[in-house]
Amino acid sequence: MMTHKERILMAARGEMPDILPYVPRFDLWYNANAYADTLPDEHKGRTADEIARAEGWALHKVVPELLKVETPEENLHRGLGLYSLKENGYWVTFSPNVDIRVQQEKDTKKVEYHTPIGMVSVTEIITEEMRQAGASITWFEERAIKSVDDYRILKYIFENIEIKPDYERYRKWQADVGDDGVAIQMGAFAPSPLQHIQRDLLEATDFFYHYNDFQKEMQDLAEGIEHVYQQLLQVTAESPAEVVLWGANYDDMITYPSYFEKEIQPYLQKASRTLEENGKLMICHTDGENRGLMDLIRESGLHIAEAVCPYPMMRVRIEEYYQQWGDKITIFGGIPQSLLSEETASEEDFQSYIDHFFKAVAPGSRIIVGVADTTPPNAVFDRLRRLGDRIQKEGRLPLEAGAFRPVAEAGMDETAKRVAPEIAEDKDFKIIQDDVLKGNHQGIPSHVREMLDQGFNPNDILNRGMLSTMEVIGGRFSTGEVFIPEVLLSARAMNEALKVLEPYLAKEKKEVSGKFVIGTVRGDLHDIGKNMVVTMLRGVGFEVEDLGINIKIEEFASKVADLKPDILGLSALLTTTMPEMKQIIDALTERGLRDKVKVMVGGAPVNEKFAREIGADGYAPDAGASVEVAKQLLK
Ligand code: B1M
Repeated sequence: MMTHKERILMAARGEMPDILPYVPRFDLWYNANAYADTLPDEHKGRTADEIARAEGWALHKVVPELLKVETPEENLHRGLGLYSLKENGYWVTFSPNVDIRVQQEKDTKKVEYHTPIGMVSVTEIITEEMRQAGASITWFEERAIKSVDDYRILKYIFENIEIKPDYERYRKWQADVGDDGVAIQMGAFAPSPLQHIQRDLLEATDFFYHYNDFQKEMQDLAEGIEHVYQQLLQVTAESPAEVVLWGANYDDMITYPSYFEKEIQPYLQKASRTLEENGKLMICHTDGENRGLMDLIRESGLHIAEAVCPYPMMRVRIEEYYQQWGDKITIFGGIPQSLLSEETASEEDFQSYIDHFFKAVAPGSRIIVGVADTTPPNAVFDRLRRLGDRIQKEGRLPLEAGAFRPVAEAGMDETAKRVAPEIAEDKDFKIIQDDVLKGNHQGIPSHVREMLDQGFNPNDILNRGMLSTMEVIGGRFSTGEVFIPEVLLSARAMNEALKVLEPYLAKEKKEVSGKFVIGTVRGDLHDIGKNMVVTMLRGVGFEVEDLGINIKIEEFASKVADLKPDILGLSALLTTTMPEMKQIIDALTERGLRDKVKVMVGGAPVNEKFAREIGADGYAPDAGASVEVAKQLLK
């Protein structure tokens, strides 16, 4: 009988273990239920590892729990994207040139880094709602880079960092995990210095602006970070670990293909080579939407792709993953977390997915079964258990579940079939159209002024020059022809032009004049998509009040009462926070406000059917469509 560790390592090397390794991640579920004292009776008082051992599952030791530390030093530098956890096997240390000052209040921690050339600060928070939701990370209220001046200060800070190995601490943890799992050493969350800036140092939307506007500053900082990355790679390559985590959270929107190819892939390949030379395997936490990155990730040198989250939560099906990666990358995950709760998957859905899974991954080499990304707080725990039981009964390798079934036509990417719209060139307004198209936010105000001076009608400038182009951009984004940066940069150009046009439009009649209040619902901290919706709506003339993230039901209701918007927009990215939307609509009804405002919902797990069921007036699948839907709602 093999141990869990042997099985996982064999699957990781492409060898055939006796049975499919089963390594469910359930930290979020555990934290939320332990906090609320709702763990199943038989597991009350146990740690998460004790539960896994009692159930006979392997321990999931890939992504460290960043809040569970022995000393505050270990996660003090989260704001710089650096950690000194036992899982790291190293300490991040600073030269005396960097004076670190910490202010800690109940839920808030502010860290200041004072240097001879200036200071940067970072503020993290964790709220009661986040604890209830089982959060394993804090949220940034303030990121390290706030203005262009911060780049050189951060470069100085990174150049004054030394990574000191501490393999003893790692070895102790490795011994605690023992044969019940593989203690994966955390090398770096961001796979490359540039990606470190995107992932850890800048607010998500700002990154796309800065990537366009401050290329030199960003490149200089990346060189400073490289000083740390070289050390990280060396320290992890020489460590006693078998597998190293190098990189996390790719997504074909955020790390869109051309960006991935330029800024991420070369470093992944380099890290993989170095680790291989030292007899180690490289694992990446690939939890995002990988549709547009399948070929690029395949050629990036990773040995294990962890948190692989297939259809129905994401667009790539499990059989496509196996077909496209299964000969060189071990797929760790494969069970989308939405299948584990009753709210998002019926018992039948769950069973039939598992039936399908066994067929789709036959003969079962290079598979480690796990939950992607993690078990949600409202999961039916028994489903995890039954999955484990089925693996015991049916997971002997090679799987005899039948031959591989090719991907059905219905499973093909819908986006690829849609046709991207064309810009209808309007010769009088071509200069404005080009500005919007290219995101020329510096040039467009003077071009608009020139056209106004020449006597062009402001409404025509808006409608024929700007709105028509922005709509095409939105459409191209929907069809996957352009990515987040293009949309954000075009919308920013629109916003700049609108500032010039505003006074003139006030005299004429604006085509779109609606008031929109929007926010991400309570317990949910995702805001990249919501910010895009905001930018697009502002771009086409809506007056938008953005309430931000983690917004309580009462706050939405009071804002509707006070601001009297035409439309209330709700965004949610977690299946566990989707029910908030219904509660907000109910709260509006209770306060007599429901018929005074239209409600529009959106976010990756939301769909038309859900929107109808909760009584929303509209649903938009993406930022481009949100403009269309909002306009419809105004009518
Ligand atoms: Co998280 N995360 N995350 N995450 N994260 C997802 C959403 C997840 C699908 C990853 C996975 O498991 N494969 C999963 C949710 C599973 C589920 O419940 N369905 C998940 C999880 C589990 C988590 C944590 C719980 C992880 C953990 O702690 N173990 C944690 C939760 C924190 C919390 O919210 N309480 C967490 C944390 C994070 C980060 C902080 C690391 C980061 C967020 C950074 C930020 O937003 N500032 C993050 C990210 C980046 C993601 C992924 C990788 C990307 C999300 C994104 O920004 N996409 C995501 C995987 C994925 O969805 N592909 C994932 C790009 C964006 C442009 O698309 O947001 O869909 P999207 O917005 C679109 C449309 O949906 C629409 O328009 C936008 C533009 O086209 N839209 C609207 C959005 N809102 C709309 C509103 C409208 C209309 C349209 O009208 C009002």
